[in-house]
Amino acid sequence: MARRRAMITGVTGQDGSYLAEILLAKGYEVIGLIRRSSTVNFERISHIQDKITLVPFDLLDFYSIVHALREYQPHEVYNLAAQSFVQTSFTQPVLTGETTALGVTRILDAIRVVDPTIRFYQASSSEMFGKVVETPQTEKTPFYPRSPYGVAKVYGHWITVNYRESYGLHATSGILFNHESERRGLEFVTRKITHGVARIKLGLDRTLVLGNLEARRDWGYAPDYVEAMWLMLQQDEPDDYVIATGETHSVREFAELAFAHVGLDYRDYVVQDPRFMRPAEVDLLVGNAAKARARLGWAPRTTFQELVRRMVDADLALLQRQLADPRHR
Ligand code: NAP
Ligand code: F7E
Repeated sequence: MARRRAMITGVTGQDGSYLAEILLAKGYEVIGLIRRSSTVNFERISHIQDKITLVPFDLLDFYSIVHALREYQPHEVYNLAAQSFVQTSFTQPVLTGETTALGVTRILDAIRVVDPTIRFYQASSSEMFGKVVETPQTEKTPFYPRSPYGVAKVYGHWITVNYRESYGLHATSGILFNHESERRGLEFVTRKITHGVARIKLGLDRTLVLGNLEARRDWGYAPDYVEAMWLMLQQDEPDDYVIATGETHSVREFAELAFAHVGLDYRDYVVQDPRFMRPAEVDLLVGNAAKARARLGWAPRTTFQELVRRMVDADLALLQRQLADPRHR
């Protein structure tokens, strides 16, 4: 049988790098779409770079998507690219709308024109639930986004449903709750904490400056979550699925556990600064992934405690390697 081809937008990001790994392991030919930058940004994919085909494109450029689809003829497209940082969406709301919202339409319309049999995955988000109207949140919970990012993701979700219903595309929306890893960007709170803890433990910093410590999130482990994306595209029918652990923890609890893992008390180091507070906050998220469990056979494998410990240990190891490397001195 011919090798299946998968195209991943956002392959240089956290999820894109893990998804590329699992698709390669499943025997796929992987085409990673990347945007041009003046310096190469392949940190997360350098270990698999020679196994995937990297193709330039931009979510803002419709023809670059059409060209990639025509040239590489994928069977599956995973749209993971986005302006994904909620805080930035308040200061760059228009760019966030262009990429995170309209970028989805550009890909869907390119698929409709080039090859409507391509299966499509949209990276939707628990941020769409925002100021939650019920707990826990399911596929049926109404949306109430609280940031330009959340609003853009609601658009991306509904345009995916619309292309499914209008043109019969196999277009699926995965509503993923927060998922983290040692590859998480340094600006997101979990990695900011674990990297900060490692710096403090190694004597490189004395404080960690954070915003709202009471926000609660349903945090899972990214490698567990990318498996769910693939499972969704293997179903006969496209649909919407919530992917979550079903547990919720506060930023304060995350910090407490991360510091405790290296024998420190977070209260001695964490400082709060309004600079990291948001104009409108999402106070509480907790998902119910019963549908994914029943239909996809998916379940999270990593506990909250394992996630925190793994991330702290990885940051300690990373900083120790950097300290030993003269290029980082
Ligand atoms: P990430 O690490 O921030 O990666 C985002 C990716 O999008 C990067 O590869 C980035 O490229 C690319 N990108 C940004 N703007 C682009 C543009 N204009 N054209 C082409 N590519 C562009 O995000 P992630 O955590 O892996 O998340 C993956 C997707 O899932 C995102 O859509 C995110 O919104 C969504 N999501 C994430 C979570 C989560 O908890 N992680 C939960 C729900 C949904 P560069 O490397 O060049 O910047
Ligand atoms: O914030 C609070 C902050 O930036 C989590 C993205 O992947 O998940 C992510 O969005 C919470 C918020 O992630 C700091 O106010 C406190 O309540 O790590 P975050 P997020 O906004 O939940 C969703 C599902 C996505 O889809 C997004 O793409 O932590 N918080 N102090 C802080 N947050 C940050 N970043 N920095 C702080 O210092």
